[in-house]
Amino acid sequence: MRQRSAIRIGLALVAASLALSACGSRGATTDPESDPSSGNPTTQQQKVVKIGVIAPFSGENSAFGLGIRNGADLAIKQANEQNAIPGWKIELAAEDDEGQPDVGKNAATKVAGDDEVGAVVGTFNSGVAQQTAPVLNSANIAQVSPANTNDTLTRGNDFEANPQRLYPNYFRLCATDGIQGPFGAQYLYNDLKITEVATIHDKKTYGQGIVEAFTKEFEKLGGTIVAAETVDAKEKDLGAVISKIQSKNPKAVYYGGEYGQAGPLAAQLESAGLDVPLMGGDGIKSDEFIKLAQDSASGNYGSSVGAPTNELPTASKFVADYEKAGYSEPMEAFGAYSFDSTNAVIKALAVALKDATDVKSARPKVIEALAVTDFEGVTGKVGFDEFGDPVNKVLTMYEVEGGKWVKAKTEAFNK
Ligand code: ABU
Repeated sequence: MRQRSAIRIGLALVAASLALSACGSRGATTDPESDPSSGNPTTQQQKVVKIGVIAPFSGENSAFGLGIRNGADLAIKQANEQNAIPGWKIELAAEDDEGQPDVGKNAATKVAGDDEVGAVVGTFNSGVAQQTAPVLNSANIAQVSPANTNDTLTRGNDFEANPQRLYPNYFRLCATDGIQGPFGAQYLYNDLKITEVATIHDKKTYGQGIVEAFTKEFEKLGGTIVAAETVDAKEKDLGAVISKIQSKNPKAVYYGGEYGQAGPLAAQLESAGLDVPLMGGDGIKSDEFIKLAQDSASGNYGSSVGAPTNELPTASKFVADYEKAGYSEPMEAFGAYSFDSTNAVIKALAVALKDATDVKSARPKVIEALAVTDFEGVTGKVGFDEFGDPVNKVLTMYEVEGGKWVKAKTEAFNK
């Protein structure tokens, strides 16, 4: 008996010592090529740094969120293969925000409580970012969004007259609605020669903001907003709002919101006999819009961020790698922007973790490094201005033709 106890104690001690060594460097690996120039023995202990990804992976607008997650995942896998942060293995910490601000806030709180998280990529929804950015800011965690377009996130409520950066930790790579709304207005007024438009928005941060920006520009151009309506974001029976605008005889409808509602809206506009183009911003430019609008999809318009990914020479390797990786969901409009956002984070982590012993204490340096980001990404130049907005601002207008989004016009902006 005594001998078996001694063996048990010995085994327990060995197990405890293995567990202790694993605590300091979870995922420790032996990498014979990790430091070929050092002349040292070739064993390197890899510590873990996590990149949080907060986006909608479920719910009716999850197509964008899943493309964001996959773009980040691909960047992380490639960075690990290339040993982009020597001594550190990067892990993806994905949190589903369901497109809901309160769920996003909880996700940010969870991520902020994980000492191994060095930065966050996301969110998709501007209204969710309004909740995540302050939580992450309190924990000195950088947030880089590939998709939030509401102007207030970077420049505050008085973003035109008196811009004030709200959160030093918050950055984004996409052009804002202060550009996207007018881009839509100019396309309708100047290119399509439409002068009377009805607007509808879903009362969410993004939907309301883009309609306000559209309206201001459309009226400045000389157009008339014949009706300005709102709907609850989850409403799918849109007959009441369609009746209200139909009596005003608009020649187009500009919608602020996402494809989950825009698809049914397009279908119901046509079946109500209001056979005019529907236009929206990057919230509707998804293949899911076409599926939801069914036979009514053609002839509608959506603007989106950047140039078409498939046409960008800088994105051809990314497109091939994404396909080869075998993700079950398409990259959608923000996959390439997520890939670039994640690479911006990885480069900043490489700077911040160079002489760091732990992730948490390096977080402020990640924010500092992001502020001076400067590299050529798959979507173009990647860098941020003093507000955390992108230096590269490109938008494309698309029209649905033959069951596909077809590019109508791409434009770069300096403002
Ligand atoms: N920018 C697309 C819709 C997401 C958002 O900004 O809320």
